[in-house]
Amino acid sequence: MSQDGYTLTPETTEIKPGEATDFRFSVIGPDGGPVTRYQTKHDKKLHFIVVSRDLGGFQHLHPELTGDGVWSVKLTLPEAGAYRAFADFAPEGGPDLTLGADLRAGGAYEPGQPPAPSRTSTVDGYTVTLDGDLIPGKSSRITLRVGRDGRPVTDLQPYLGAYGHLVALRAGDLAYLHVHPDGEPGDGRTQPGPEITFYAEVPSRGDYRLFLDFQHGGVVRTADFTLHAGQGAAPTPAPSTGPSEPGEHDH
Ligand SMILES: [Cu+2]
Repeated sequence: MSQDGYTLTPETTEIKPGEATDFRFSVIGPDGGPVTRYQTKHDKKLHFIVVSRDLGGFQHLHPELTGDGVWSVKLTLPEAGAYRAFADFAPEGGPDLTLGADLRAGGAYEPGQPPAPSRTSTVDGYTVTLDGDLIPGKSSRITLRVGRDGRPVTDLQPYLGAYGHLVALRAGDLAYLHVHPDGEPGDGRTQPGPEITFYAEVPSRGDYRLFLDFQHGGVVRTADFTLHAGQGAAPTPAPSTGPSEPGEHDH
């Protein structure tokens, strides 16, 4: 929740399950006051990710900055349980940061296990398949292929400056990984599907959950995957070109 003098500060961490809540938070900076100026990254000043602790549920939201450095977002935690929220942002003149906070939705619940390894995800009639392996300590090329009714989707729409947006979290401690899209709309080489390519670097062996946001027909949908990183995974060939935005992170 704190890094480099910046602290994520929610107004509350107790949320009633199943009800839309005006969730508010600020980022307290090194000077002790709330940060009011942010850099725009991937079309937004702040990206807000909420997952259930068992990594089943996933939400990617874009809060609004109100006065006095307070962020506001309509948030629904669907059922009782433990959740983790991540704010991914860069203060003006400051570092790229991802700060987390634990949220609780009160009531009885059964703690779940992260979903079993899977390279195929279906959502609203779309099927997304994942190619590539996560190699600990190395930049790993991951390709996602989007299809619908058995046909490749070739008219994906840009979302947050890319044809897809990938978030990766380590099962166990929910470490948040930085993922770089390979190419962007309008660069003359990146096609609007069916394939979307990313570079991900995972720090260790273990299971990772990957969440892909993609936009088609004006609707953003999320496909989810579970990958095991480590022994048994084939090495990834070195890419001919590097990530499109070296040094900058995706979320
Ligand atoms: Cu975002």
